[in-house]
Formats: sequence, C-alpha cells, structure tokens
Amino acid sequence: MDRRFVLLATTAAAAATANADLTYTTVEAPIYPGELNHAQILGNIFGGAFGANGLDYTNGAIDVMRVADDGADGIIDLLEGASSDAEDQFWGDSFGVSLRLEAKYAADSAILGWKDGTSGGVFNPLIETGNLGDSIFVSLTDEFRWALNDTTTGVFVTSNPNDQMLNDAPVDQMVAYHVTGVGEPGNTWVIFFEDRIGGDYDFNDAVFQLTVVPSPGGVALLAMGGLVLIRRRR
Ligand SMILES: [Ca+2]
Ligand SMILES: [Ca+2]
Ligand SMILES: [Ca+2]
Repeated sequence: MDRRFVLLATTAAAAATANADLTYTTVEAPIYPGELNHAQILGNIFGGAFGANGLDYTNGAIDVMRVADDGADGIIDLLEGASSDAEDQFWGDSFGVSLRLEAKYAADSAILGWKDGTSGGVFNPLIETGNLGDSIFVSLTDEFRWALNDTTTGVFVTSNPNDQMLNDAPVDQMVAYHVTGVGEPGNTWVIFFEDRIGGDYDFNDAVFQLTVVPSPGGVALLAMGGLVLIRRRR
C-alpha cells in the first residue's frame, strides 16, 4: 500500500475516533406541571418557536448548539469559543461576562457562582435564583468552573462532574449551549443547571444567559489607538 495513503487513512481514523468520544448528558423531560423544557425556555429568552435538531435547537434565525459534556478536554473561551471547542467542564474569560437569570423551575433556592481552577477552591457567589431577569457583569479567571449552591439543601455542585458523586460515580449537573445569530457583538451562551444530586435531571432548575463582550476599558483603548494612528497619518 502507498505509504502516503496509509498516513491519510490513519489521520482520518484518529479524527473519527475523537468525534466518537464526545458524550452528551441526557436531559430528561420535566415531570412537574408547569415546568418548561429547553426548547420552551429558549423561546422565552430569544423569541420564536425553537425546534430540536438532534441535541441542538433553532428558531430559524438563531441557532443554539449543545456543548459536549465529555470527551474533548480543554477550556471554553467565553469570548471566542464555540460549541465544538471543548466539553463544558472548564471555562475561561479574559474580558468580562454579563450573566442574566432567565429561568428557574425548581422548588429549591440557589445561588450561581464559580470556583477557580479545575478542582477545589472557594465558592464565589454571583447571582441568586430568586428574581428572574436579574443580571450582573463580572470578570472571571482564565480557568474556572461554574458552580451552583443549592441553599435549600446546602449542597454545592459545579460544571466538573468530578466535584460531586452519585452512587460512587461522578455525575454531571450542568449542560450548556452556544448561541449564534443573535445579532450582537461578542458571544452568547446559555447554561442549564440541575440543582439536586440524584434529582430529576430536567436541567431547568437554574438557567443563565451569558453575554460576553470585550470590556469597556478594552474598547476605549482600541479607540484611542485608532485615534493615534489617524493623527500620525495626517
Ligand atoms: Ca455537563
Ligand atoms: Ca426543575
Ligand atoms: Ca431538576
């Protein structure tokens, strides 16, 4: 066999294997009356009727792409990232992110926050799940986990399944989507938390939209740089 062909075939097989390793946590249909599923919640956030396309959703203009839950090591870049970059366990932010509470279909109260690094660390609270529409603008570190403190049970969970155990095995408590087509600068994500370990896994207990834009300071510096360039050219 031609040696070049063997190399190509090996590369193709490796790529296929990498894709086959991606796994996605199952999102169960809500079992309690009045609770909405992901398509319905996305419709409330972005407008229009969202239909499923595999694990992704679209309303025809806005595409909501599911991020893998395992099988692609790496850090998701909040500003530049896309759904296919890495699994949803670790996130990084060099600029700033606006978080907005979009939905809460849960009896428990909770606080969204984050923990620095890939394990351990202290819980940094950001926003409570009590008031829909509440938002906050924060700058985070270049490697962190999203975390949810269920204040009813006193239990913390994070986007890293290894941070919590169910029947002696790591368990996933958060799924995420990358959103394109919203027509704004920056990058948009939606994250859906399951609050209780061993809960119903409808992943609608705390839902947050993340809008990531370069910081106002960064934009101002860019503008000043442009001004200097213009003056020099005169
Ligand atoms: Ca996950
Ligand atoms: Ca629920
Ligand atoms: Ca739940």
